[in-house]
Amino acid sequence: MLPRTGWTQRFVCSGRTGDCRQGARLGALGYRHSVCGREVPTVAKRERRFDVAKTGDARIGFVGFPSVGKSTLLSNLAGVYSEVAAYEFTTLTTVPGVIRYKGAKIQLLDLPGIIEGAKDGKGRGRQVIAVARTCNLILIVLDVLKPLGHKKIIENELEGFGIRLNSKPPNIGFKKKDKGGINLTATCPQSELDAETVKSILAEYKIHNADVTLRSDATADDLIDVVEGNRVYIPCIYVLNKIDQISIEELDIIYKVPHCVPISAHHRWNFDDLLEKIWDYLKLVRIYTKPKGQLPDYTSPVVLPYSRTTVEDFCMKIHKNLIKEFKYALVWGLSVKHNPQKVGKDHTLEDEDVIQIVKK
Ligand SMILES: Nc1nc2c(ncn2[C@@H]2O[C@H](COP(=O)(O)OP(=O)(O)OP(=O)(O)O)[C@@H](O)[C@H]2O)c(=O)[nH]1
Ligand SMILES: [Mg+2]
Repeated sequence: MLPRTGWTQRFVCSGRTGDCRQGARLGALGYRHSVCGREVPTVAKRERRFDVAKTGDARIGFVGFPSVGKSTLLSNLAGVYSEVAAYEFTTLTTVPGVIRYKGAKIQLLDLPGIIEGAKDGKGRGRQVIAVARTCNLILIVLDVLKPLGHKKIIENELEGFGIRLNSKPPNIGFKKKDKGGINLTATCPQSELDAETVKSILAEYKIHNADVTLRSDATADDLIDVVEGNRVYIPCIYVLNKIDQISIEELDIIYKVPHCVPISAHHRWNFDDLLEKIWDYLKLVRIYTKPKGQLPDYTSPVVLPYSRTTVEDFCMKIHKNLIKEFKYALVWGLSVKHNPQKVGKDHTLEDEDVIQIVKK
């Protein structure tokens, strides 16, 4: 049987194309590259905010067109009621839920559906995307029966609001100065940027004196991201929902979409895979505490984001005063050579380490 959906015909990876993003006019330079405009993170005060209080160790936002099944996913994953209906725009505000997974408390946000043009304010899209910017992971929920183009449209909406999906900040050093012109250093061969191009891009921002260091093969988009500086880098999983409506052959093809998990939110199919992938992408680090003379408490780990996993970060997560009384720590686990090992506050912990703090 021939595949029915656009997905199965031509899946693409989520490579960024700059031409969809808007902002400063680099047209004169021959660039159709992105500049997301300096207005990026602002949402007018009088507009209704969709944000809810952050709780737990990490926050995940569900983003997608209306009726793709976001509320069904929240209801069936977190057991929270969020209205589900066959008509579009059922959900009108953020509905939070919480799951506990591997000892971590993860907040899930069911967001109102967005449409093309959301980043420019259509259908309250800006407020929705503003909440997405605060998430540690974004789930782009897609209906497998809808055209593949929807994936790209949602990506563009998020990118247009300064969100970079599944990518790292460009490795570019950038420092404005008062004088001395543009000083460009490249530590590796560049296929797109040369002194002239860098100068012209910076001139668009009225920057005529700066040190620029390119430490990887950078694009004009990368440089613009660094100059504007208000980008957020968030991992993203594409949740392809409603697989109960397609054939096994189609499912095989869908599985090839990078960063994707096919599910049926309604039938709770493949939730295990989804949760496992969520865990991988969040990269949370669990630290078990061991009071002196007792066994470690394996039931409620202290959960840290992977970017902040020093002993000091651990102490701060427990209480800000703990670090003042800190003498040293004993650590068991992957981060140390000997079990236990005496470490200082700068030691970097690894997932499932056990720690005992010794106070002054
Ligand atoms: N066949 C099928 N239908 C589903 C599945 N998940 C959700 N639906 C249906 O899709 C419709 C929309 O579901 P919702 O969960 O309300 O979708 P939503 O994304 O929250 O929609 P908005 O709140 O309008 O943005 C409902 O009729 C659901 O029953 C699924 O796995 N399979
Ligand atoms: Mg909904």
